[in-house]
Amino acid sequence: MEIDIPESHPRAESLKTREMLIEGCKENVVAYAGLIAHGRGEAFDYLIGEKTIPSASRAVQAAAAALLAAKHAVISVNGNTAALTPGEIVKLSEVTGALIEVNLFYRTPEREEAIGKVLKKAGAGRILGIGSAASARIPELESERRRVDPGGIFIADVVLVPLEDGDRTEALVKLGKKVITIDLNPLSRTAQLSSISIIDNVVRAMPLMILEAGKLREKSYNDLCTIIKSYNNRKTLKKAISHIASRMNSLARKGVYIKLVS
Ligand code: PTJ
Repeated sequence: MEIDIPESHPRAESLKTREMLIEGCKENVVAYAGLIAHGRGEAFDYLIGEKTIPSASRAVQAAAAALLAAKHAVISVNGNTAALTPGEIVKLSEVTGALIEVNLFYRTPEREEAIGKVLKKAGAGRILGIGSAASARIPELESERRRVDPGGIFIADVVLVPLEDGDRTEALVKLGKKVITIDLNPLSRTAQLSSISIIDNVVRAMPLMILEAGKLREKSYNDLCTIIKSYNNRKTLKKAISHIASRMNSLARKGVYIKLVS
Protein backbone atom coordinates (compact mmCIF):
# COMPACT_ATOMS: atom_id res chain seq x y z
CA MET A 1 0.00 0.00 0.00
CA GLU A 2 1.47 3.35 -1.00
CA ILE A 3 0.50 6.41 1.00
CA ASP A 4 0.62 10.12 0.25
CA ILE A 5 2.39 11.92 3.06
CA PRO A 6 1.09 15.49 3.45
CA GLU A 7 3.93 18.06 3.68
CA SER A 8 2.12 19.56 6.67
CA HIS A 9 2.51 16.34 8.69
CA PRO A 10 4.74 17.14 11.69
CA ARG A 11 6.81 14.03 11.00
CA ALA A 12 6.69 14.13 7.19
CA GLU A 13 10.46 13.62 6.72
CA SER A 14 10.56 10.61 9.00
CA LEU A 15 7.51 9.07 7.30
CA LYS A 16 9.04 9.63 3.85
CA THR A 17 12.21 7.85 4.96
CA ARG A 18 10.11 4.92 6.14
CA GLU A 19 8.33 4.80 2.77
CA MET A 20 11.70 4.69 0.97
CA LEU A 21 12.64 1.62 3.00
CA ILE A 22 9.25 -0.05 2.49
CA GLU A 23 9.55 0.53 -1.27
CA GLY A 24 13.12 -0.77 -1.11
CA CYS A 25 11.85 -3.89 0.65
CA LYS A 26 9.25 -4.52 -2.08
CA GLU A 27 11.98 -4.17 -4.70
CA ASN A 28 14.27 -6.64 -2.92
CA VAL A 29 16.80 -3.92 -2.09
CA VAL A 30 16.10 -3.82 1.66
CA ALA A 31 16.02 -6.99 3.78
CA TYR A 32 13.00 -7.50 6.10
CA ALA A 33 15.46 -7.14 8.97
CA GLY A 34 16.45 -3.78 7.48
CA LEU A 35 13.02 -2.43 8.50
CA ILE A 36 13.63 -3.58 12.07
CA ALA A 37 17.13 -2.08 12.02
CA HIS A 38 15.64 1.23 10.89
CA GLY A 39 13.18 1.22 13.80
CA ARG A 40 16.09 0.81 16.18
CA GLY A 41 17.88 3.69 14.48
CA GLU A 42 14.76 5.90 14.66
CA ALA A 43 14.53 5.35 18.41
CA PHE A 44 18.11 6.53 18.90
CA ASP A 45 17.53 9.47 16.57
CA TYR A 46 14.64 10.57 18.83
CA LEU A 47 16.97 10.49 21.82
CA ILE A 48 19.70 12.39 19.95
CA GLY A 49 17.19 15.04 18.83
CA GLU A 50 17.19 14.27 15.08
CA LYS A 51 20.08 16.58 14.28
CA THR A 52 23.82 16.25 13.71
CA ILE A 53 25.60 16.84 17.01
CA PRO A 54 29.05 18.56 17.11
CA SER A 55 30.94 15.33 17.92
CA ALA A 56 29.40 13.70 14.83
CA SER A 57 30.53 16.64 12.66
CA ARG A 58 34.05 16.13 14.00
CA ALA A 59 33.84 12.40 13.13
CA VAL A 60 32.58 13.30 9.65
CA GLN A 61 35.67 15.45 9.13
CA ALA A 62 38.02 12.67 10.28
CA ALA A 63 36.16 10.15 8.09
CA ALA A 64 36.43 12.36 5.01
CA ALA A 65 40.14 12.84 5.66
CA ALA A 66 40.62 9.06 6.10
CA LEU A 67 38.84 8.29 2.81
CA LEU A 68 40.93 10.89 0.97
CA ALA A 69 44.24 9.77 2.52
CA ALA A 70 43.55 6.06 1.90
CA LYS A 71 45.49 4.01 -0.64
CA HIS A 72 42.48 1.83 -1.36
CA ALA A 73 39.20 3.05 0.15
CA VAL A 74 35.91 1.18 -0.29
CA ILE A 75 32.31 2.18 0.47
CA SER A 76 30.47 -0.97 1.54
CA VAL A 77 26.81 -0.79 0.52
CA ASN A 78 23.95 -2.71 2.15
CA GLY A 79 20.22 -2.62 1.44
CA ASN A 80 19.26 0.21 3.79
CA THR A 81 22.01 2.55 2.57
CA ALA A 82 21.22 1.81 -1.07
CA ALA A 83 17.54 2.61 -0.48
CA LEU A 84 18.15 5.80 1.52
CA THR A 85 21.22 7.42 -0.05
CA PRO A 86 22.02 5.97 -3.51
CA GLY A 87 22.99 9.34 -5.05
CA GLU A 88 25.15 10.25 -2.05
CA ILE A 89 27.04 6.94 -2.25
CA VAL A 90 27.93 7.69 -5.86
CA LYS A 91 28.89 11.33 -5.12
CA LEU A 92 31.04 10.37 -2.15
CA SER A 93 32.80 7.79 -4.29
CA GLU A 94 33.44 10.44 -6.95
CA VAL A 95 34.78 13.05 -4.52
CA THR A 96 37.04 10.69 -2.56
CA GLY A 97 37.97 8.11 -5.20
CA ALA A 98 36.61 5.31 -2.95
CA LEU A 99 35.32 2.22 -4.75
CA ILE A 100 31.75 0.99 -4.29
CA GLU A 101 31.14 -2.61 -3.17
CA VAL A 102 27.84 -4.34 -2.45
CA ASN A 103 28.19 -6.38 0.74
CA LEU A 104 25.13 -7.92 2.33
CA PHE A 105 24.34 -9.69 5.55
CA TYR A 106 21.24 -11.30 3.98
CA ARG A 107 22.94 -12.02 0.68
CA THR A 108 20.89 -13.35 -2.23
CA PRO A 109 21.68 -12.99 -5.95
CA GLU A 110 18.35 -11.13 -6.40
CA ARG A 111 19.22 -8.54 -3.76
CA GLU A 112 22.75 -8.04 -5.11
CA GLU A 113 21.29 -7.39 -8.58
CA ALA A 114 18.53 -5.10 -7.25
CA ILE A 115 21.05 -3.00 -5.28
CA GLY A 116 23.40 -2.88 -8.28
CA LYS A 117 20.49 -1.56 -10.36
CA VAL A 118 19.65 1.18 -7.83
CA LEU A 119 23.30 2.30 -7.74
CA LYS A 120 23.60 2.27 -11.54
CA LYS A 121 20.43 4.36 -11.78
CA ALA A 122 22.05 6.83 -9.36
CA GLY A 123 25.03 7.12 -11.71
CA ALA A 124 27.51 4.53 -10.40
CA GLY A 125 30.11 3.21 -12.82
CA ARG A 126 32.00 0.19 -11.50
CA ILE A 127 30.30 -1.74 -8.70
CA LEU A 128 32.23 -4.47 -6.91
CA GLY A 129 31.00 -7.49 -4.97
CA ILE A 130 28.13 -8.66 -7.16
CA GLY A 131 27.73 -12.37 -7.96
CA SER A 132 30.89 -14.35 -8.59
CA ALA A 133 32.95 -11.15 -8.15
CA ALA A 134 32.63 -11.63 -4.37
CA SER A 135 35.05 -14.54 -4.50
CA ALA A 136 37.36 -13.68 -1.58
CA ARG A 137 36.56 -14.54 2.05
CA ILE A 138 37.13 -12.58 5.26
CA PRO A 139 38.63 -15.09 7.70
CA GLU A 140 36.84 -15.74 11.03
CA LEU A 141 33.45 -14.64 9.74
CA GLU A 142 30.58 -17.04 9.25
CA SER A 143 27.85 -14.74 7.94
CA GLU A 144 27.36 -14.07 4.25
CA ARG A 145 29.23 -10.80 4.82
CA ARG A 146 32.46 -12.81 4.73
CA ARG A 147 32.16 -12.87 0.94
CA VAL A 148 34.01 -9.87 -0.47
CA ASP A 149 35.54 -8.71 -3.72
CA PRO A 150 39.29 -9.49 -4.00
CA GLY A 151 39.79 -6.08 -5.64
CA GLY A 152 37.65 -4.25 -3.05
CA ILE A 153 37.13 -4.78 0.69
CA PHE A 154 39.62 -7.65 0.71
CA ILE A 155 42.58 -5.39 -0.05
CA ALA A 156 41.14 -2.10 1.29
CA ASP A 157 42.98 -0.08 3.92
CA VAL A 158 39.90 2.05 4.73
CA VAL A 159 36.29 0.79 4.59
CA LEU A 160 33.14 2.83 5.15
CA VAL A 161 30.45 0.51 6.52
CA PRO A 162 27.22 2.38 7.27
CA LEU A 163 24.69 0.43 9.43
CA GLU A 164 26.95 -2.50 9.95
CA ASP A 165 26.83 -5.61 12.12
CA GLY A 166 29.40 -5.87 14.89
CA ASP A 167 30.99 -9.15 13.85
CA ARG A 168 32.19 -7.91 10.52
CA THR A 169 33.45 -4.64 11.96
CA GLU A 170 35.47 -6.66 14.43
CA ALA A 171 36.85 -8.91 11.68
CA LEU A 172 37.79 -5.93 9.47
CA VAL A 173 39.51 -4.13 12.37
CA LYS A 174 41.40 -7.36 13.22
CA LEU A 175 42.64 -7.45 9.63
CA GLY A 176 44.23 -4.04 10.26
CA LYS A 177 41.73 -1.99 8.25
CA LYS A 178 40.50 1.43 9.32
CA VAL A 179 36.72 1.08 9.67
CA ILE A 180 34.40 4.07 9.44
CA THR A 181 30.78 3.57 10.42
CA ILE A 182 27.61 5.64 10.48
CA ASP A 183 25.38 4.35 13.27
CA LEU A 184 22.78 6.15 15.36
CA ASN A 185 23.43 3.84 18.30
CA PRO A 186 26.61 4.81 20.18
CA LEU A 187 26.27 1.60 22.23
CA SER A 188 26.24 -0.79 19.26
CA ARG A 189 29.19 -3.17 18.88
CA THR A 190 29.86 -1.60 15.50
CA ALA A 191 30.08 1.93 16.92
CA GLN A 192 32.26 0.71 19.79
CA LEU A 193 34.66 -1.27 17.60
CA SER A 194 35.06 1.06 14.63
CA SER A 195 38.01 3.37 14.13
CA ILE A 196 35.73 6.34 13.32
CA SER A 197 32.06 6.22 14.41
CA ILE A 198 29.73 8.85 13.05
CA ILE A 199 26.81 8.81 15.49
CA ASP A 200 24.24 10.25 13.12
CA ASN A 201 21.52 9.29 10.66
CA VAL A 202 22.94 8.08 7.36
CA VAL A 203 20.51 10.47 5.64
CA ARG A 204 22.18 13.48 7.32
CA ALA A 205 25.73 12.16 7.51
CA MET A 206 26.28 11.18 3.87
CA PRO A 207 25.64 14.71 2.44
CA LEU A 208 27.90 16.14 5.17
CA MET A 209 30.68 13.72 4.25
CA ILE A 210 30.44 14.78 0.60
CA LEU A 211 30.67 18.46 1.62
CA GLU A 212 33.60 17.82 3.96
CA ALA A 213 35.48 15.69 1.42
CA GLY A 214 35.00 18.49 -1.13
CA LYS A 215 36.57 20.97 1.32
CA LEU A 216 39.50 18.69 2.26
CA ARG A 217 40.22 17.50 -1.25
CA GLU A 218 42.94 20.06 -1.87
CA LYS A 219 44.74 19.40 1.42
CA SER A 220 48.13 17.69 1.40
CA TYR A 221 48.52 14.09 2.55
CA ASN A 222 50.31 15.35 5.68
CA ASP A 223 47.46 17.73 6.54
CA LEU A 224 44.96 14.89 6.15
CA CYS A 225 47.08 12.70 8.45
CA THR A 226 47.15 15.48 11.07
CA ILE A 227 43.33 15.58 11.06
CA ILE A 228 43.12 11.78 11.38
CA LYS A 229 45.73 11.58 14.17
CA SER A 230 44.07 14.29 16.24
CA TYR A 231 40.76 12.41 16.15
CA ASN A 232 39.76 10.30 19.17
CA ASN A 233 36.90 7.82 18.72
CA ARG A 234 36.45 7.09 22.43
CA LYS A 235 35.84 10.80 22.96
CA THR A 236 33.26 10.81 20.13
CA LEU A 237 31.35 7.93 21.72
CA LYS A 238 31.49 9.48 25.19
CA LYS A 239 30.24 12.79 23.81
CA ALA A 240 27.33 11.13 21.98
CA ILE A 241 26.30 9.21 25.09
CA SER A 242 26.58 12.27 27.33
CA HIS A 243 24.62 14.32 24.76
CA ILE A 244 21.76 11.81 25.01
CA ALA A 245 22.02 11.67 28.81
CA SER A 246 22.00 15.43 29.34
CA ARG A 247 19.22 15.91 26.79
CA MET A 248 17.09 13.32 28.58
CA ASN A 249 17.91 14.86 31.97
CA SER A 250 16.96 18.31 30.77
CA LEU A 251 13.68 17.04 29.28
CA ALA A 252 12.96 15.15 32.48
CA ARG A 253 13.51 18.35 34.50
CA LYS A 254 11.53 20.69 32.26
CA GLY A 255 8.91 18.17 31.19
CA VAL A 256 7.82 17.49 27.61
CA TYR A 257 4.64 19.07 26.38
CA ILE A 258 3.49 18.83 22.81
CA LYS A 259 1.58 22.00 22.02
CA LEU A 260 -1.46 21.68 19.77
CA VAL A 261 -1.49 24.18 16.90
CA SER A 262 -4.84 25.98 17.08
O1 PTJ B 1 21.17 -5.24 3.61
P1 PTJ B 1 21.81 -6.27 4.50
O2 PTJ B 1 21.41 -7.69 4.12
O3 PTJ B 1 23.31 -6.15 4.55
O4 PTJ B 1 21.29 -6.06 6.01
C1 PTJ B 1 21.43 -4.77 6.60
C2 PTJ B 1 20.96 -4.75 8.08
C3 PTJ B 1 20.85 -3.28 8.48
C4 PTJ B 1 19.60 -5.41 8.18
C5 PTJ B 1 21.99 -5.49 8.95
O5 PTJ B 1 23.25 -4.90 8.80
C6 PTJ B 1 21.61 -5.50 10.41
O6 PTJ B 1 20.91 -6.38 10.88
O7 PTJ B 1 22.08 -4.46 11.10
P2 PTJ B 1 21.84 -4.27 12.69
O8 PTJ B 1 22.70 -5.25 13.42
O9 PTJ B 1 20.38 -4.23 12.98
O10 PTJ B 1 22.46 -2.85 12.93
C7 PTJ B 1 21.95 -1.72 12.32
C8 PTJ B 1 22.43 -0.50 13.11
O11 PTJ B 1 22.18 0.64 12.31
C9 PTJ B 1 21.72 -0.29 14.45
O12 PTJ B 1 22.65 0.06 15.44
C10 PTJ B 1 20.78 0.93 14.19
O13 PTJ B 1 20.64 1.75 15.32
C11 PTJ B 1 21.54 1.66 13.09
N1 PTJ B 1 20.68 2.41 12.15
C12 PTJ B 1 19.47 2.08 11.67
N2 PTJ B 1 19.03 3.00 10.78
C13 PTJ B 1 19.99 3.94 10.71
C14 PTJ B 1 21.06 3.57 11.58
N3 PTJ B 1 22.16 4.31 11.71
C15 PTJ B 1 22.26 5.43 10.95
N4 PTJ B 1 21.28 5.85 10.11
C16 PTJ B 1 20.14 5.14 9.96
N5 PTJ B 1 19.19 5.57 9.11
